[in-house]
Amino acid sequence: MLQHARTGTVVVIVLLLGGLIYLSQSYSRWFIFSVQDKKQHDTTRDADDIIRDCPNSPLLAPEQLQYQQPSIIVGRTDVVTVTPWLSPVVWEGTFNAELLDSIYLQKNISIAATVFAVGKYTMFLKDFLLTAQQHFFVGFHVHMYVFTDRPSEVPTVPLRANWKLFVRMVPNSRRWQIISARRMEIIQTLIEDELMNQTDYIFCLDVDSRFHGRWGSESLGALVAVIHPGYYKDDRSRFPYERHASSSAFIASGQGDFYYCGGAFGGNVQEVLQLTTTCRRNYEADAAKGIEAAWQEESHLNRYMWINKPTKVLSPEYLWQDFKAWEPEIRLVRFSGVVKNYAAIRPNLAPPTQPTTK
Ligand code: UD2
Repeated sequence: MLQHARTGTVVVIVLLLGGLIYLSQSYSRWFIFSVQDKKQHDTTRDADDIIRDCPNSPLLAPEQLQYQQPSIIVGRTDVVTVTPWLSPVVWEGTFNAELLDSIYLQKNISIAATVFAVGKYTMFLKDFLLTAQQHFFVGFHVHMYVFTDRPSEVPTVPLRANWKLFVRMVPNSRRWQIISARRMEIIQTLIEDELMNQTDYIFCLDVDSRFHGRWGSESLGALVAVIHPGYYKDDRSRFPYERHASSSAFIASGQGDFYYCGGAFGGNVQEVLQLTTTCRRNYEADAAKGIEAAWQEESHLNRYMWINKPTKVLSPEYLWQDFKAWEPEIRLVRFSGVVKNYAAIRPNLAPPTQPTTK
C-alpha cells in the first residue's frame, strides 16, 4: 500500500515537472515569435498602413542602408542649427540626404507646390519649372499648381515621372500688392477644396526664382518657414515687421524671432491651411480698416510664425537672392530669387515704401 502511494507521488511529480518544462518551452517560443513578429512589423509595414494619413509617424529606416556614422559631438559650428524652441534649422552639412530620402520614400508621400505667375510674371515660369524638375523633391510624387491669368503662356516642360502639373486661372489686379497678398486666400481654397486628405505636404513658392541645388525631404515638417536672406544677421529691431499696432500683423520692436520669407513656406496641409486661413483673415480685417501691412502677406506670415513656432526652419540656402554675394556660411544656394526689373514687370510701379534692402 505504502509502495503504491510512493509510486503515485513520483508519477505526479514527474507529470508536474514535465508540464512545467513544456509550458516554459511554449512560452519562450511564443515570446521569441512575438518579438520577431514585432520586429518584422516595425521594418516592413505596408505603405498603406503607414503613412498617407500620418506623414509624421515614426521615421523607419531600411535596415540594409549603409551610411556614414553620425557624430554627436562634431558638426557645424559656424551657424545655429536649432532654434530656442528646439526646431531644427536646416543647413548644408546638417543632414544625410540619402538616409532622409530612404525614410520618406517609404512613406509614399505626395508634395504639392504652388506658384503664382500673374501678368508679366509668366516670363519666370520656364526657368522655375525646368529647374524644379532637376532639384525639387526628385523621386517623390510632386503636384505643381501654377496659378495664372495667362494660361496660354504656361510653357510646356517635360515632366519627371511622378510629377503632375495643374494650371489654374486667377484674376489679375491693378496692384501687385494684392496679387501677392491674395495668394493666401487662393492657397487656402486649394487646400480646402482639393488637397485635404489627398496630399501630405505643400510648399508655396515665389515664381521669380530658380532652383540651383537639392530641395528635398530634409525640408519636410509640420510648419516650415524659410529665413529671409536679407536680414539673417540683423538685430530684430531692424526687421521690416509691421510696426503699426493697429495692424493685426503688428510685432513690436524687441519682439519676434527671425525674419521669414513670404517667398517660400510650407508644411503639412493641415498646418498650412491654418496659416493661410489666419493670414487671409487678418489681411482682410486690416483691409476693411484701410490698413495694408508693410510687406502684405509676408508681414502676416511673420506674425503667424512668431506665435505659431515653425517646427522646421530652413536656412537662407532655401531662398537666396541672385544679387547678393554668397556669404561664407552659405555652402550651397538651393533656391534663389532672380534679379528683376520691378518697373518692367509690376502692374503698378509703386516702389516699396518700406525698407528696400529686400
Ligand atoms: C517679397 C517676397 C514675396 C512677397 C513680397 C511682399 C521673397 C523672396 N519674396 O518679394 O513673397 O512676400 O515681398 O508682398 O520673400 N506676383 C505675380 N504677378 C505680379 C506680382 C507678383 O505673379 O504682378 C507673384 C509672383 O509669384 C511673385 C510673388 O507674387 O513671385 C511676389 O511678388 P514679388 O516677387 O514681386 O515680390 P517681392 O520681390 O517684393
